Amino acid sequence: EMSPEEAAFQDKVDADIKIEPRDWMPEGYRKTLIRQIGQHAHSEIVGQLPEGNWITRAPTLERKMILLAKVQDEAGHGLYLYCAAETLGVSRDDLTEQLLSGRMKYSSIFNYPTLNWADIGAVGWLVDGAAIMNQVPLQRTSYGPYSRAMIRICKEESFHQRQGYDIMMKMAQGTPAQKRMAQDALNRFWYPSLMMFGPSDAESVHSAQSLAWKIKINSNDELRQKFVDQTVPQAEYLGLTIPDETLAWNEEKGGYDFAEPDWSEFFQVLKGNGPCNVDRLTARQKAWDDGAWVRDGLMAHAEKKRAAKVA
Ligand code: FAQ
Repeated sequence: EMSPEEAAFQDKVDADIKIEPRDWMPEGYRKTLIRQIGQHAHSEIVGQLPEGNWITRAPTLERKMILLAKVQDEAGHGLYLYCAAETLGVSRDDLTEQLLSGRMKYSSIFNYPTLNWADIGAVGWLVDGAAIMNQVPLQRTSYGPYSRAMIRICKEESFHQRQGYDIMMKMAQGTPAQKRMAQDALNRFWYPSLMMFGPSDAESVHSAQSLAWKIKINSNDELRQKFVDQTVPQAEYLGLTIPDETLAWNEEKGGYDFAEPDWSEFFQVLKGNGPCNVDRLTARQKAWDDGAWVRDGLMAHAEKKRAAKVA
């Protein structure tokens, strides 16, 4: 049975009226949003690491400037999202501590290494491609601050995807060795990219409630299907092969049939056992520790000002 407040809340959601920070909301709605927005923010921040790894080794000055700008954009996305989460009554420090202690997640994709320059192309093309597929509908999510953050983020994200595809074009049309690198990057990033959309609908614990609350607009499998349908022709244009022998156009459904990723690998990565989980959290812990003097300085300054005011 829904309480009268809950029924009024659901009516607003159903009528596509945005929920704002001071509005009444069910505790579960607040908790789910903190989890999802917080994980999303952490993903943007941790997501800087695999690409940051290649800034010093970008092949030209132009590529270096573009990659630097992209990685900076991701820091900005993280900040918008932490601010959106803060409107729900959680602090950014608290979210960071939850990330570092392993109580909060970040996207599985960032636990895979970027081994060479072609990987930076594949990350932009596939990882940002998957990110946009998920984030465009989130511009219509029911929570106002999250939806407004998504509008700004999506504009930059589409530039990111294009820069990745541009790298892939250069590599795929380059020497035979460069084309082999592009194919190898696609081979390694294909299934991890499919995993970004989350477990199958049957395994997705949060989907039903999140869809009813319009925190999510589409199910995990719907978005995964759309991503495959969009990406296959892009791979064909590059002259590259999707590493899935079962991939076939299905006229009846108007989409591709494709192989599921290895879900046992996905759940292992979520448990902390992916190739780079330890490295990523070590890097974030070091950044947090190295920044302690800034936080201490700000606190000391605020304390001094407060004392001066009292006196
Ligand atoms: N990785 O019940 P569901 C980017 C967890 S894009 C890790 O289906 P939900 C841009 C899930 O949290 C990447 N964990 O969950 C960029 C839950 O565990 P919990 C970030 C995952 O929330 C590009 C459990 O599995 N984007 O950063 C993943 O309804 C390039 C059950 O799953 C977003 O976060 C996963 N892939 O649906 C930056 C978008 N999938 O918490 C740098 C917003 C699921 O109960 C470079 N988020 N889990 O312990 C969403 O849309 C949703 O949260 C989903 C998952 C669709 C990811």
